Amino acid sequence: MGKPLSYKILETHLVSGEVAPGNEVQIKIDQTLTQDSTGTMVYLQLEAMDIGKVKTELSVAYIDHNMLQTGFENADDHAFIKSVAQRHGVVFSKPGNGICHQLHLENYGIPGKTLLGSDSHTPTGGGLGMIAIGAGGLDVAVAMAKGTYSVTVPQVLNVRLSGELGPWVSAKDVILHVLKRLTVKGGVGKIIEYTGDGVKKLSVTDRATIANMGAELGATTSIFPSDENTLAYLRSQGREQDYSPLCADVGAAYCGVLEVDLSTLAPLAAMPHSPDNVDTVKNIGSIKIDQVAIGSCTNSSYTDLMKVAAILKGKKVHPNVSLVISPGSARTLSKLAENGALADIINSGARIIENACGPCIGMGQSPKSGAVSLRTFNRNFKGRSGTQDAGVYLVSPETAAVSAICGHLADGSDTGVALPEIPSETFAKNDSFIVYPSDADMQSTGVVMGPNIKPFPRNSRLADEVAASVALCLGDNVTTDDIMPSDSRLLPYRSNIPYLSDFCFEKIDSGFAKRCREIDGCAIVGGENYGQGSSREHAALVPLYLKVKFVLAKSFARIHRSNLINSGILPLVFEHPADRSEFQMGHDLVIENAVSQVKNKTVTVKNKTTGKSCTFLTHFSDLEVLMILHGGKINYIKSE
Ligand code: MIC
Ligand code: SF4
Repeated sequence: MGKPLSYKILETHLVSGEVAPGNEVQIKIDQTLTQDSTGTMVYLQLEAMDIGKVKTELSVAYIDHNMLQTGFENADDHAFIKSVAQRHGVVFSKPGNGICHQLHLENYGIPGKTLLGSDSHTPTGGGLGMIAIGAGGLDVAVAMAKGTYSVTVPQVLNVRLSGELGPWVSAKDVILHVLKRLTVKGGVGKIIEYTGDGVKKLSVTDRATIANMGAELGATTSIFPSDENTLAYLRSQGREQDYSPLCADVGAAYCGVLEVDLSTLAPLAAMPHSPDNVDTVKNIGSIKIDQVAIGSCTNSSYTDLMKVAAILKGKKVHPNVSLVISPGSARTLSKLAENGALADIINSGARIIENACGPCIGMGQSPKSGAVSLRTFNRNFKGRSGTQDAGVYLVSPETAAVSAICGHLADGSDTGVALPEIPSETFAKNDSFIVYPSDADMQSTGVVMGPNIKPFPRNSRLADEVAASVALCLGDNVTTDDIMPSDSRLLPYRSNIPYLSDFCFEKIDSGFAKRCREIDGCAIVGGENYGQGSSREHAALVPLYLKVKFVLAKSFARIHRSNLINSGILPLVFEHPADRSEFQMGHDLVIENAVSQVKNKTVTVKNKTTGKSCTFLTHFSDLEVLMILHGGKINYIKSE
């Protein structure tokens, strides 16, 4: 039986185990990436592991999230990350260079390699035929220290593309279509592998857009074959030597197939407040808009911004609309400047902001009260823009640009605006923003730590009796943005867990942190897909700091589940989902004989308030059992 491409790459990186769905395997990690908002924790943890040079072929520390330097905090974090990068042989990408995933695609991604990143959109590298996985910071720190990563082998779902995209329809519409069909939990436990003739019609940056938003499906990663389009992209970046052709075996076995005929797709939008709440732009109608934001790791490539410039050329942004553009990389911005496209953008009345995540993570450009904001980003969770009552719609760059001119949501094909072909370009190497590590620096650099950087909390060994009171009851699809909000107010405190703890679940229940402080041990009750979204391990470290002992849910999102285990918090899955209603706020719960129950991988939680007991599945691997018993991953590693 033929193999999917992803399994072939996993097999060439296998350290232990057997590549079959559900098995835990250890794989070699060739490359890692970190960004600054998760990076401070990663590098604190790396320092705690006391290693010399990283064991990967390449590790890069990007600065792209915490870019507003409204106080000393962010700049201190940047200096800290730079110093640790230099001490351990990590390449440092200075603020201003661009967004980690775009930069990694342009400069370092290599077909067939493995990449682990402390950001959920690391799968962007799948556009280049990589196995690129997003993970919690500690997992990335360990991958740097040991060169390996343990993962449960996902099933592989095949998305077979045929046909060709019509005018005004682009890669963003492909992934929005897939999200509509599969939903935000449709990819959990899966790798999404794209094949079929339609793939040949998509450039690497198109593929990267699709692979990037596979994170919104909950997928472990997404991957495209490496073919002549991959070669053309690498050549355009001056990296032809990194090319190798890769594809799935003929007759590869998949867990399922989703057929998508590209020629049938229309411009789409994800409506507030979920990336899978998708409909066609035509069906949604010409709603009035207040803001348009173009950029993010999903849609800020050279081609995307050239299309935007071509649409805006000679036109004016509508008087009621604020159009803001954040390019994906300095190299893209400089090319737009060289060829005049930047002038076309500026002359239309657009605001150009830094090459960074910016508005995507609420770092500035929050829309006005009650606004409708069209964004080319990947997440439209409530409040993520920084404005709680704004409605964010996720669209393609083409739809965003043409709507900015019209002042309302518009399907470009109805507007009479022309959409020219974008000729391909070649890019000169520019490493002005890169600080390469040197052996001399490794020896001489000390850790630079500002006063806002506080130690991360550590758990203790699992007790035999774990008691907790229910401090919060939630519904389905709770995001890590809900658990630990992030915006320009809070991002500067990503290296200060005690400070962040006051804001845990702030937007859902502002009394949560206070309640946790008053009781000695709390539990959270959730629904399906608990912890979807960002990889931020703060969504586990802050609850740990607030003495959360376990989370009861119908299912968990992959990265957050790992982050909980890494912190020694038990993620427990209802054996009978109907038991969810047995748990209410304030109920006192206990897990008796916790150590032996965890070893047996099934846990009974006794509700002391009602007298009823319910069974929970853990789905723990053997390694996860050890981590839970030791009170988290760092404790386990230190004990080894
Ligand atoms: C996001 O898009 O939510 C982020 C900000 O990039 C996060 C990382 C973080 O919270 O720092 C992610 O996607 O992992
Ligand atoms: Fe940055 Fe937004 Fe991409 Fe996250 S999703 S890495 S915040 S651009």
